[in-house]
Amino acid sequence: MLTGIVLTLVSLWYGQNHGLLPIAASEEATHVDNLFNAMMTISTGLFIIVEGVIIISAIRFRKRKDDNTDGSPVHGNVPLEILWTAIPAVIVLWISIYSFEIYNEMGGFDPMAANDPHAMHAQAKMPGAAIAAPLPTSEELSSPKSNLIAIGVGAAAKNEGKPADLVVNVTGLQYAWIFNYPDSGVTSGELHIPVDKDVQLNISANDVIHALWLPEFRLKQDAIPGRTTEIRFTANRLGEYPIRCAELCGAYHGSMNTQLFVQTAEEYNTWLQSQEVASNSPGEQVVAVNPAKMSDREFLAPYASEMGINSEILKQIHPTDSHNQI
Ligand SMILES: [Cu+2]
Repeated sequence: MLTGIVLTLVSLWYGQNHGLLPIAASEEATHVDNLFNAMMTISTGLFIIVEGVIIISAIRFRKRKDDNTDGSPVHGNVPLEILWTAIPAVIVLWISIYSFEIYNEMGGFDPMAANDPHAMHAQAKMPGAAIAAPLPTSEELSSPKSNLIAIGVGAAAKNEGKPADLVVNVTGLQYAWIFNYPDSGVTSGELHIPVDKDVQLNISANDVIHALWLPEFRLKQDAIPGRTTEIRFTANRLGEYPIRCAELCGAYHGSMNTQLFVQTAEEYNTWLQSQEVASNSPGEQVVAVNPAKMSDREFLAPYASEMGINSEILKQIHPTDSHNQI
C-alpha cells in the first residue's frame, strides 16, 4: 500500500518535472505537453515497477552458496496474464483517445477547411469516406489550389471558420527557408510574427521534401514540392526561437536553420515597415549583368575603385603603356 502511494507520487512528480521539453511558446504546445507529461507519468510508474521487480528478484532469488537444486517449476498463471494484458491495453487505448482529442483540438484533422473549402475534397475529411465521394474532375486536379488530402495543423477549435490574423507563405529550398508576407509583399529569411495572434503558415518546397520544425511550438510539418501544407498556431510568449529543417534534404541539411521572432504588435509593425522600405527602395535593387559582355574597363572598374586605384596610379605603374584602358 505504502509502496503504491510512493510510486504514484514519484511518477506524478517526475511526469511534471522531467525537464525534457524546451520552453512552450504556443497555445498548441500546452496541449502537446499535457499529453507528453501524462505519458511520462505512466512510463515512470512502469519503469519503477519493472526495474524494481527485477532488482528485488535478483537479490531475493539469487543462487545461494552450495545450493545446486532446481528452481521451482512455474508454468504460467492465467489470472496474472489476463491482468498484465488488460492493464496495458486500457492504458494504450486511453492514450490513443487522449492524443486523438488533442490533435483534434489543435486542428489536425481538418486543416485548410476553415479558410479554403475548395482546397480539400470531402473524401479527405474522413478516412473511409472515399468510396462515396465523387472523383475530382480534371479541372480540379490541374488547379494548383486543389489538394486531395489536406495536410498539416489547421485552425484550433476556437478559430474554426475564421480566417487567420496573419498569413505567411513559407518556402523550403536547399538550404534555406523563405518567408513571404502576401499582404505586404515582404520577403524575409526570418519569420516575425505578432504575439497572441492566430498565424497561418502555408508551406511548400521548391526542390525536395523539407520539414518545418518549430520545437518551442511543438509543431512540425513537411514541406512538399508541388503542394501546400499548413500549420496554424498562436504564439503566446515573446522571444526568439529556432526554426529547423527536420527532414534530411541534402548535404547541408544541418545548416537549414533560421529564427522565429515572436514580437509585440508594435515591434512587429516596425519590423514589417522597415522590410517594406528595404524592398521598395530602388537603391537596393540587384541587377544581374553578364561579365562576358563587358569591356575590361567596365569589368574592373568596381574593383579598382574599391582598392583606391585611379588612372593616375595605373599610369605610374605602367609608364610605357600609353593605351592603358583603366
Ligand atoms: Cu531541408
